[in-house]
Amino acid sequence: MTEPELTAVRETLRKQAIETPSWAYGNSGTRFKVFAQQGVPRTPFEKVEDAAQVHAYTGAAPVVSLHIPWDRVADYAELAAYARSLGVRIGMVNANVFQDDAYRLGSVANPDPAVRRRAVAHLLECVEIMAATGSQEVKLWFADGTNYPGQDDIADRQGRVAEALETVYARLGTEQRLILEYKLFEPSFYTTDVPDWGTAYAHCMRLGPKAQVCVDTGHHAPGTNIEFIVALLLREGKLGAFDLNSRFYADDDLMAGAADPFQLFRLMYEATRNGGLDPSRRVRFMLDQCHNIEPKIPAVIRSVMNVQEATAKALLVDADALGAAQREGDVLAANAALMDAYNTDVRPLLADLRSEAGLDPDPLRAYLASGHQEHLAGRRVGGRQSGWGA
Ligand code: PSV
Ligand code: MN
Repeated sequence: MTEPELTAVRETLRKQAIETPSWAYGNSGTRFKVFAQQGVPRTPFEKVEDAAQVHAYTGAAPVVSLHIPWDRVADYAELAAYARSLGVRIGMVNANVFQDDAYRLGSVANPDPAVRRRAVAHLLECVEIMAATGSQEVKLWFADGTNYPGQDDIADRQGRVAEALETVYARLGTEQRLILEYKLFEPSFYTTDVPDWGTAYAHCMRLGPKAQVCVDTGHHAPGTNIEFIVALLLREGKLGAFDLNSRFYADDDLMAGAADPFQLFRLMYEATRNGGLDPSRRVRFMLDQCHNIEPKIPAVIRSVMNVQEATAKALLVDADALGAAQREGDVLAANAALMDAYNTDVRPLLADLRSEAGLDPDPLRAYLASGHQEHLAGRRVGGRQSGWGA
């Protein structure tokens, strides 16, 4: 790699912005058990404080995503100002139409028009929150679907989803976007109304340029080639965001890059190769994770570092060598160009960039040594800890 190329790689890494999810800082678990941790935030303001800590140590996580109603506050402008005062900003507003009793048979695809109206009203509330916080994206994921053959009409449900999306889309400002997230399975088991990228893409195409797709890495059938989906959506200008996380079995929501760092590298390679890191494309790289058994702020720091490492390796792919090998049909040389980059130890490069920025070269070690975790445990006593519900 030439010196100017290396300078460009460093510049891209310096500017990388990873969004962290407010809910990663709250208590979470499985349907079997939620293990409460000490020092967990009680309010959205405290979640923003934790996100700011991650950014203070990594320098790469300046954005925090909200989940409504978990992060409902009386004054969103105040929350956004608080975030700014701590050096971070509010990112995507994630809508939640999956926890009310009314949604037993779905939200926007529910057969009952009154329930659909209620769901759409919530989505519009999220659009307002987006405006109040300065966010530019409302992210929609629907738990809608059916559990049994014949339970509801599959095609009719698509029509209801389309109608709700059109109503939300019509409310978007010029710079605002609707990001539609798909998921193959869970909580519905027979049909899911937005199960895959194709369905999400079809809806977004019909809506227009302000609608794009979110790829959550945990939302596919085992063995799905997610990097292909990323390449295709970027090529079509329809990739809006990533929900990054790692999985062994299903939608595990474990730390990005934990189970399969090579997959994270391949995803980041397709992202970089296809312009996904170009700020003008506005692709958001969000972590969608829950830390059930590990301490939360350190886990998010580790995840951010994992994404940075995968990105650095992806940027180090020798594009000339790879292109030449591809044109010559030299399969082994092409594969080697990718593997050489993947096998590069990029930790010294990232440590160097952090030092240059006045940060500790090892953010995780520095955070753990800071005593902040113990400080939080002593300070955040009483109140109701945040979790999947608040
Ligand atoms: C659904 O499984 C999902 O990935 C959506 O993004 C939700 O908003 C999020 O999880 C909650 O963690
Ligand atoms: Mn997600």
